[in-house]
Amino acid sequence: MTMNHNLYAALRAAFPKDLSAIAVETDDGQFYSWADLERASAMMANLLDSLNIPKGSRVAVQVEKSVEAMMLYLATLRAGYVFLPLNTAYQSAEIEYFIGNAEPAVVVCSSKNFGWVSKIAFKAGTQNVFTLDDNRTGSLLERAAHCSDQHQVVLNKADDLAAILYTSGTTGRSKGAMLSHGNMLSNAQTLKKYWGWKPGDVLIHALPIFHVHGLFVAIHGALLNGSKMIWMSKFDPKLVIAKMPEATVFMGVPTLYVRMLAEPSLTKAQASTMRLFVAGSAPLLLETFNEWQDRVGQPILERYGMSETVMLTSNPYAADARYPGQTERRGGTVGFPLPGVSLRVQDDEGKALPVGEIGGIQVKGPNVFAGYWRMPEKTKEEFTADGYFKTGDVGKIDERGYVVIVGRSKDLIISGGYNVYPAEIEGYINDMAGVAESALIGVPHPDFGEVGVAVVIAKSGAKVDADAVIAALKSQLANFKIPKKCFVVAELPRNTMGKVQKNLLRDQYKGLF
Ligand code: MLC
Ligand code: AMP
Repeated sequence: MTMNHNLYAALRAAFPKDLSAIAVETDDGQFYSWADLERASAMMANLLDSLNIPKGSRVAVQVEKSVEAMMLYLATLRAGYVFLPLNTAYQSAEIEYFIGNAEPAVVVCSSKNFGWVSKIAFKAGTQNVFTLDDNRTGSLLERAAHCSDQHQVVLNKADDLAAILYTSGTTGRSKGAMLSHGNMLSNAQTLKKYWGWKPGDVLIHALPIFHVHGLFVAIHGALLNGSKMIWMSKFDPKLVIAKMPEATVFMGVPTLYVRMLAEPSLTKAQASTMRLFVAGSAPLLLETFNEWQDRVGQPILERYGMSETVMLTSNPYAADARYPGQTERRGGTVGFPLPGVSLRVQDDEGKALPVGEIGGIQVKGPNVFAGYWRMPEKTKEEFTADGYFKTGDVGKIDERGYVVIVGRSKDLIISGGYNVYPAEIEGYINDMAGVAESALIGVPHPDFGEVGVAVVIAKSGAKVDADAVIAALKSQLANFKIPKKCFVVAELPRNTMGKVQKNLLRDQYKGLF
């Protein structure tokens, strides 16, 4: 018999025997059983099939977080199409680029955005635009309601494409990282073992579902373990803490931990049923790690990943004979390469570096993506001749084998777990009237970890108003990309080659917040 590598097939096989049990409980009082997940995803899969689109067609989705949006993801997987999640903060120019580049056969958006999104989609040749809202309404559900709730999961090979995640663009535009069924399933299976998922686990899901952390790590983790999710439409520190006694696992970006630590209700007793707190997507400050350990009585487990690779490294869950030497979670580190992941540190000349020396982090493994959508040249640039992916992160492996990330060679700001590419924002600022040049730098921020600050110089004789720069950006870009401050200055520091020295600017503005 041919083995089916379809990711949904594997998740479905892990559903509990009793399909009437609760799979998801939401913050607006809804309960979904495992049978609901199976049936609703079947109906949506049948709807997609009825559109007569080829297998491998992209289904682009920009909707508010809802269980139905997760079902649409499952439907896309089970029917053999490719899921393309989009941040709800993206505005028209951003959406126009993604739709133009990915050429989706189906676009699903919120009904409040239907006017402008459908215009972009139809112009790009997409014939099917549906709406889906976070209150269980929209044309997608209306149409799916007429479809059968029986659907045969399609047969997929491990390297068949399952999702495209748009990322980076350190120079130029965003690239679509192509992840296969095999990339995601192998990673989910590895994490299931490494993080000790067990019967009875309950996950508090409070992350957005358009990025790797909330969509893949959290959802695959729970489903592959047949675990119930306590589903929150938006992160609210008080609510997460209030729900802890009903749960065992939580995943968040560092900002979520910082915000929970500001709540007096966070105590050891309140968290006593919780067995695992996972952090990632951005550096977790040692200070936050220590404070959490003191207040909650257990260390946060920090792991490291990327859109191109899903999860790469992790601190250990507990001492385990299968992973000798991997016993303790160490703050300030991202732990060990996950089983099956090869990780090495190289210098700029491609020489492997010994323990303790800092260089570029490169990785290889079944989790590493196939390449960037329709960008073979970019893909080639990011892989070494022997098949390692260059992460763009800079770090070292310490004497005990822990990976420590010390910085990034890519010009990237990570703000509250969202990536901001300075080149993109600078491009918009440089196009504004009167602007000669600009530099966007990341500076430390107590809540978001890091935020963008714009430093702008005006053309000679022109006047540029800092507030006007911010206001103009707000009308064009996703809100998290907007610099938190803008300074108009006489000149930017440069090296002898004339290149702006961002490190000096970062130093100058590091105390701003
Ligand atoms: C919101 N704002 C931000 C921001 N989020 N500013 C900078 N960085 C952010 N991340 C700003 C908005 O622009 C707005 O400003 C104001 O804050 C209020 O917006 P909000 O939407 O109400 O904010 P809030 O709900 O508080 O959101 C904060 C947050 C959210 C931390 C909950 O950012 C979040 O969910 N982050 C998680 C991101 C994530 O899932 N990353 C995983 C990537 S996967 P104004 O001025 O308009 O009012 C990945 C791989 C891996 O990286 O390893 O996991
Ligand atoms: P993305 O492209 O959104 O998937 O972001 C991936 C990037 O997030 C990585 O290349 C890292 O720079 C960063 N990242 C993820 N996890 C961590 C972590 N635990 N510590 C530091 N940086 C991280």
